[in-house]
Formats: sequence, structure tokens, C-alpha cells
Amino acid sequence: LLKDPKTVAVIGCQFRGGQGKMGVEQGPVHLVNAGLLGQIKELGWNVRWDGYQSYEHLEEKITVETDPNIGRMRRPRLVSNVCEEVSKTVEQHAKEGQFVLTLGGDHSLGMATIGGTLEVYPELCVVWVDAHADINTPETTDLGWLHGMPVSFLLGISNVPEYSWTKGKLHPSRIAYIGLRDIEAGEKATLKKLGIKTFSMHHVDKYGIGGVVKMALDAINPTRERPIHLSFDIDSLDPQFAPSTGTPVWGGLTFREGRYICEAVCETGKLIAMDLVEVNPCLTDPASAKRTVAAGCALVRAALGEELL
Ligand code: HAR
Ligand code: MN
Ligand code: MN
Ligand code: MN
Repeated sequence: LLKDPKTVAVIGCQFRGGQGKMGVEQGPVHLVNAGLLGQIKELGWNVRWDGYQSYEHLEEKITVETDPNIGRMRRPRLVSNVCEEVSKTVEQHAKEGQFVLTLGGDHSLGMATIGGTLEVYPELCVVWVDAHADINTPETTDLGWLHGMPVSFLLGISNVPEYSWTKGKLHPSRIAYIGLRDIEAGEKATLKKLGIKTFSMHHVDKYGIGGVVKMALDAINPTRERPIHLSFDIDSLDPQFAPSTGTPVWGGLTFREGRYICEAVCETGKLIAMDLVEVNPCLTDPASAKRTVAAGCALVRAALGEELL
């Protein structure tokens, strides 16, 4: 899948337009300043740092005035334009045989990153680790923020002309969730209707994280031949381990459980991309922000093979 010498392309997406809080655009800076790129190199990877992507050219052009809501969707054109651009960047790196690591930024980016890898790996499956299902459609969303909606665009169940670049190629049998505990009624109905594999915190308690990851992979990748894209929302972790995030929910994964998911997915040898999103270092005291960033770095290292060395 990946070309030698094994290279990680790292994209620092300074984007917050898919949600309402300041600061999530600072996630990449804090992760990099914590030494993440050096840590990845130490694991034996070549690192191709793609730089901080600030999207100012789009934010200047697509302002609040020129980007009114579409239905309930907030900042719909800005999110679409940024994600389309990110998607092309991700696709290009994947095409070159590089592992693509995207640092968010908010989780609306998920439609971009997975949209990009799907172009290169049509057989791709997705492990989405999150407290939330992020599968709202323009019809079911309550608040209208796009970070609660990316999966619906990947599946092609949200039809908005401004998002026609999202091709909706992900089959519902190719995505599994781990860590869910805050899902809205409309989302529940969608998940049920499409028969999507969901592993909530209830299942983590019941079967243990080892059992849950195995069941998730058995469902979406039974022979372990498919490439895997891991989309990791830091709010899947319990707030005691990752307090600095926009929508924290109690009762989440322990740090070890989060790490285990990354280790086990890495162990398949099929992981080709990872997103680490919703790290917002500006929402708490500096010590809590530091803890959140350190957890994020450790998750990335595990996904890139730290445990296997
Ligand atoms: N379900 C809610 C919404 O759609 C909350 C969205 C979640 N926040 C995130 N994404 N951090 O996982 O608005
Ligand atoms: Mn590039
Ligand atoms: Mn999310
Ligand atoms: Mn979330």
C-alpha cells in the first residue's frame, strides 16, 4: 500500500469553520510544538511536513455576509471550499504512496480526508473514533454546524448542490464507530436504517476494548485486506484524559483504550491515513491543554507503530 521509504505526509489544517468555538484552529500548532514531527521520525518514518494550511484566502472571500445558512447549515460554502481543497491535498499525498496524517481543526475535515483517500483506495474502510456520530444531514441537524455532519456527505445521504464535489462513495458497510455516547435521535435513526456498525461506550464496557476493535474490524474488513482510514476525534477520550476539546462528554474512553485502538489498527498493517481532530488548546487552563495535546501525540505514535517496535 505505502511506498518505500515509508513516508508520512503531515497536513496541519488550521480550520474551525465547521463549529462555533475559537481555538480549534490552533490544534496543529500545539501538536507540532509538542514535538510530534520529531517523535514520528524517531519511529523510523520519513516526515513530509506540508505546513500549516490557514485557508485565509477562502476566509477572506467567503465571509459571514456572503455565506448565509443553507437550510440549517452554518458557514456551508466556507466549509465546502476548505474541505474540497484539503481533499485534493490528501488525495495527492495518498496517490504518492504516503501515509496521510491530518491534524485538525474541526471534524468537518473528515469529509475532506476520507473523500481524498477514497479516490485512491476505493476499497477503503473507516474506523471513526468519536463520542459523536457526526452523521447529521441538513434535515436532522439541530445546531447546523458541519462538524456534526461529515459522515453524511461521505455516504451520499446529504444532497446539497454546494457539496457536489463530495462524491458519496463510502458504503455504509465500510464504516464502524467506536466510543459513541452522545447521538441525536435523527442520527440514531440514520445509523439504524443504514445498518452501520456502532460500538458505544456500553459495548466497550461489555466486551472490552480488545473485543470491540476485533468486532469492528471483522465487520468492515473481515479478511483484513482493505486499506484502513482512522478518523480519531480527541473527544472520544474521557474529558479527564482530553479536557481541551469543544464538545467534551463524560464517560469516554480511557487513554489506554484510545491507544489500544490505534495500536490494533496499526497492527493490521493496512492503516494508510489518520486524522486527529478537535484538539482545542484554548478552552482550558494550560496544564489541561498540555495533557490533551500529549494524549493526541501518543495516539498518533501508536497508530504509526510505536508499540510494534
Ligand atoms: N451531534 C452534535 C451536532 O451535530 C454534536 C456534534 C459534535 N461535535 C464534535 N464532533 N466534536 O464529533 O452538532
Ligand atoms: Mn503537499
Ligand atoms: Mn467528531
Ligand atoms: Mn466528537
